[in-house]
Amino acid sequence: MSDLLIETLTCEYREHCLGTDVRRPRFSWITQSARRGVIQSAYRIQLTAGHDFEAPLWDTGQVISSNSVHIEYAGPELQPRTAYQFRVQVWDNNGIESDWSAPGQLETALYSSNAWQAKWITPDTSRIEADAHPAFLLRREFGLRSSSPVVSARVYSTAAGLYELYINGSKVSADLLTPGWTSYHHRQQYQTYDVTYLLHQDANAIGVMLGDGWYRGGLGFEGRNYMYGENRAVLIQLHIRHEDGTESVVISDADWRCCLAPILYSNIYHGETYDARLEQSGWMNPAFDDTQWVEAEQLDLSYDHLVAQENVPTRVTEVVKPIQYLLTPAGDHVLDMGQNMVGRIRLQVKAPAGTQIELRHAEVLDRDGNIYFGNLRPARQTVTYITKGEGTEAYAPYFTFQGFRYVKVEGFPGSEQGLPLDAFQGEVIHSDMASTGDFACSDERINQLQSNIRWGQRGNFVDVPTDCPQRDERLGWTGDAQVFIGTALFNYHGGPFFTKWLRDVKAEQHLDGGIPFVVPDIIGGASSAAWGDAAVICPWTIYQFYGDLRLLAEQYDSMKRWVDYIRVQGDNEFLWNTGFHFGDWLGLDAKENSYKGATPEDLIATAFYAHSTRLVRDTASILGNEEDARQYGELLENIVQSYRDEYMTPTGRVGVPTQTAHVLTLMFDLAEPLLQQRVAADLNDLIIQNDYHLTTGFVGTPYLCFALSGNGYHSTAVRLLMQDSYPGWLYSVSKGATTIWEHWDSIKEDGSFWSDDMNSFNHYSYGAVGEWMIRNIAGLDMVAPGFREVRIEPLFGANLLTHASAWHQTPYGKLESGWHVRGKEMEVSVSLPVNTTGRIILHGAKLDSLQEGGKAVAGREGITSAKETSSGVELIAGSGSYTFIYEYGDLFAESYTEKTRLNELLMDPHAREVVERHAPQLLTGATHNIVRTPSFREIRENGMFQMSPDILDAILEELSANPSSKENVEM
Ligand code: RAM
Repeated sequence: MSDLLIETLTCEYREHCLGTDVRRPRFSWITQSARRGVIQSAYRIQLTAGHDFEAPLWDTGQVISSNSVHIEYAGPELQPRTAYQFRVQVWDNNGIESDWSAPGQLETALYSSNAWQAKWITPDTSRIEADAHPAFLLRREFGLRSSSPVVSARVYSTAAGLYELYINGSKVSADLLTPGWTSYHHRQQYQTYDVTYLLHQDANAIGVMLGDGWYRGGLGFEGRNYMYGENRAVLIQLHIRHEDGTESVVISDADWRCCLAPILYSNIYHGETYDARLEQSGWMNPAFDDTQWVEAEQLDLSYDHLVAQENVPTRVTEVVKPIQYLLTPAGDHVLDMGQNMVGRIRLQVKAPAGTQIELRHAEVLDRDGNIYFGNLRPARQTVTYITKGEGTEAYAPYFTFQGFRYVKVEGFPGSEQGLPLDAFQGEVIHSDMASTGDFACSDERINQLQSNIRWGQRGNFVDVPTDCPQRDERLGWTGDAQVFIGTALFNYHGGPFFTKWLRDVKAEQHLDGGIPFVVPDIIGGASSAAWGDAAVICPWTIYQFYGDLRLLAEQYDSMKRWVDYIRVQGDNEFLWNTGFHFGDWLGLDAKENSYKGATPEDLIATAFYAHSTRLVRDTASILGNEEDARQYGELLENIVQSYRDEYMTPTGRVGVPTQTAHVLTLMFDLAEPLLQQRVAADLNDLIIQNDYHLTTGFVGTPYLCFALSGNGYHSTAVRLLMQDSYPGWLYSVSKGATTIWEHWDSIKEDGSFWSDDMNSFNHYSYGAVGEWMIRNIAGLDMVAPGFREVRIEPLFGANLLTHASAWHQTPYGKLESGWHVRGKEMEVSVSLPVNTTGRIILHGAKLDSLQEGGKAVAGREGITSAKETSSGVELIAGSGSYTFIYEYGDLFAESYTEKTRLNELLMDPHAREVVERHAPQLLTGATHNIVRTPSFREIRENGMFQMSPDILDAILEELSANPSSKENVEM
């Protein structure tokens, strides 16, 4: 077997891509090798529609290329409803050839709305109240047209509402809450299921349970019904292929029969009521007597907006057992799940028919120890089960989910003696994204914070990125998504999740380019700075994490339209100082009775205007649209200048003395570079004056630690992170939080609550600090999109931690970085996947005493360069695992980052003069992006930001000749 192994093969992010409408799917693979420094030199892909690769439909032949991510299919047009197999072979820089990979699976879906033969059908509702919200059953039986064995059977299905599909008594998949939530007016997903093994040769039955869900049920603050339509409906098309080549189709049409389901009521916020006495056993099997049922009706709904499933499905991903039973002072029987979770309770019960068991879900107990429902607002989160009285019954709700740690149980038999814990299980429900990263360190409280961040993501990624999962909201708030996306993508794979959501963002963009507050948009309203910017920041971040150029190109127009929208607001095209904004939402410097922090809305709006314009400019340049890049570059310069004129003094004082104003000025490179250190020092002072406490809200918090660490104040950032008194990240941890709270003091010191009104205990926004923990404390960072080039630069900071580590599953494989201090000795371990290179920066190291794998670094396999800098040692390494050990010198070198280096370089009058001459744009703050600040070397090597390599070479040459700045420039 070859030393080069293709480990994972994916198509459109999925290992088994069943049912896609993508015409030119993209292939990616991860390669393993025991050697170091392995780079792919060539690849070959084959795709076949047959069982073997004898006569492939597409064969790339050997392509000399190091690309292994998102290689686009370029063969003959793929056909709908067709199964393909593909495989990959690679060669590396050592001339080693891999074996062919195991075949990957790709199957196309319907491709076109014309392919639907099925009819939308709706159950007969004449016998129920017009405003009732029960679920329905729909069914039909069918025989097979041919006696030849079935070789494949696929269902394509969706619903206006939520549905579960059954064939011959079995649910066709583990997916929940299908078809998921999209901007239904514009786009609706349909699912593809392989049901080959569920069909019988003789009689068959297909059945659907259909509830209201997001489509028809009460949604939003006022709980308005019928957001998308009054009638629930399903659409089902089953294609059966036989060995003899014949094919038949079973469709939903007016021949289907329907009746009420045992679900008397269901609603996303309020819960479900299920009367098991109404179950009709065998309804999903053939030979069931449905003469009492009535005919379904055909409904005239569109097919044009149907798209094959884009997101990963929602599923049960974990089962949590209750940790204790509580009899509260108020006399309630309460289960404690030990974790604030999102999903549902599955209960088991043996009781006489008609016993009514009610579960009311809540997130916290109040200070007296009673279960607290106040923060749920009108959301009832109540599940009621009525027993049928036959043996042990099991039930979990179908078309709803709850956010909870505690469950008040009423009516459970024998509860006077307490609740039997083993009768209840918490099923955790969310979009089934792969876990792709984690962070750990020597402080258990920070580890709990990291756990809270991950649980916050799980609970709020139920098909749409939501603000919270419990009260009458659970909406796709654009601001929250934008704030958290970087952290989210480190922890879980969010490619398909955000691809789907961003298409909805684009679909719901207003005609004038404005972006709704929430997507899918069910509340209307104008556009707010830092919320609407999600339209730009999210596609850009996806591109950074996955190198997904296609999505970036797809969203580019929408990104531009957002910036163009801002430009025409008010009468100064370079400032955004008009309109409604959420401001620094929930900032602690807010005036009394206001949710908006003290930082002026127009400062925030203009800062984000600059940021989005910069990202649009960089996107234009990446997409090769030079004219746009030039125009948006010019616009950016004007915005930055206007920001300086309006909000900064010529000597670098930020006009508004809030933490958030300083943070944005630093993060978005708005200050004149020479003045940036002053802004950073002022921010640091503001924090020290506040005794190492933050005052920032939704806008400032996510960037706060980045702004400090990136400008020489990493120790301050670490101290902020470790702050366990209010307000600080560890305050909620000290209060026993298991998810991230909406407010820094959702529960106050005295145990009282912030308010009933707006107090979620599962709100991920402040969890955005997770990204900084990974990038800065563990030092695991991307340089080139998709982590093809990485930078490993752990910052040790403030002597408060003795070890930290993080891993992330990149498109190339697993990337790891960790450090451990033992006395005067530092150990840093790094793992880089095949086909990537890393710049490893070891602060406080000296070249002559640095060891890797117990030997001097010079000449170690995989390390291609090593040199000492003023802050430590800098290495370039290829793939492989490395362990560095050194006696560290000055740990204050810790705070000496890329950005300080660049700024210091510009402090040197000569250097500044040279740069000004060759590349004045560097001095307008127009060259940095939020993700990172490129060094001169990287700019030169990657040709980033429209900087001609010649100019940079000229700068570097001139600067290298000048001894005063030599040390800084040599990279
Ligand atoms: C609240 C939401 C959300 C926030 C908006 C402005 O209702 O919970 O987190 O983005 O307000």
